[in-house]
Amino acid sequence: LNKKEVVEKILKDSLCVAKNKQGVYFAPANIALCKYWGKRDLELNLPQTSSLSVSLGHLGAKTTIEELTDSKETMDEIWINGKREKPNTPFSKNLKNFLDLFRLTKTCVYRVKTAINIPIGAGLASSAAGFAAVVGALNDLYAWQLAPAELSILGRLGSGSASRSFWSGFVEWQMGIREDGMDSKGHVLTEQWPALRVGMLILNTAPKPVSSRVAMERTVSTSPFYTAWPAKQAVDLRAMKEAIAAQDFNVLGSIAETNALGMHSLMLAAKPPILYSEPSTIESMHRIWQYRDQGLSLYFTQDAGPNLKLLFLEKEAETVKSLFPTLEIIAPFGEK
Ligand code: 2P0
Repeated sequence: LNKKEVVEKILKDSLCVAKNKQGVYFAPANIALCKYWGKRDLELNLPQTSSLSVSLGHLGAKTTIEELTDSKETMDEIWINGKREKPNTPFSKNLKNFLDLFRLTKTCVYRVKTAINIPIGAGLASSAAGFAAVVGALNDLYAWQLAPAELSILGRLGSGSASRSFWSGFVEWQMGIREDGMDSKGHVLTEQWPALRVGMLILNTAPKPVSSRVAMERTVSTSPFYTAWPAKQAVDLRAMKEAIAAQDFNVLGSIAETNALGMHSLMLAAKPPILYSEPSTIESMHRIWQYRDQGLSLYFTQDAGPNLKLLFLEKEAETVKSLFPTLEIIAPFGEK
């Protein structure tokens, strides 16, 4: 199956006729606590394993989309944070290819305006929020009235991790087993954890040298340790869901940390190796371990970039902020 066929399956009863002048949608960014790393289907972004994330509340992408009917434009107009994107950047091409899945006619062009309040391309999940917001905005524009789980499948076609950006709180992306991926979608957990905090430790916002897509492919095809990953992931995921149900923060934090380090160790063994960490990343890890030895319940996770996301509870927020003054602290379930 290709992407277009999946879109047609989902939209079989809906017409792509603009019902509203414009569509609007906000999608939160999400941070994986049990990571998605490796695809079993490169076209449909079907993962090798399930994964679990927490959404970042107000941090994310808000997209407005409209069809340009009377315009002489032949290309989509893409705006990010008030700036017009050039049509030939990798980002614009990527988005254009994605929008091609939804155009009713070849002459249909879109104006897409996205306001995004997280650094783009620095392993801070901007693509997840970005694609989810575009899908949600199309759903609004065309009044498809799709359920979040169906939007999740469409979002996945843009970027795997976007499948988890249609809910707030904890979201599991269930890998599914079907070839068409109709069972590979997000599912929100009922548990809330108001005291949970995520701290964004931004060490470098420069775009990453190796894209997640390339890094995943290389890891799966060349890392000798990749065969061990699905089993570890299944064990971690089950234990993490238990920790969430029991609100056991130290178990949650330690699984998240070893899961991230496990993912990065796969990459170190790839050929050629992939190392997203920078000296400041390693230095911060050592500091976190030192504080933990001294009794502070503080853990980290790391995605496809040098930045760390710190995990802690509200009662430690002041201490953590004094240790990492630049930290942006997010309350994924809102302030109490
Ligand atoms: C995740 N990451 O679970 C993992 C952990 C980064 C590290 O999903 O190729 O942009 O578009 O499916 O989703 C980032 O990769 O990759 C990612 P594609 P995506 O959040």
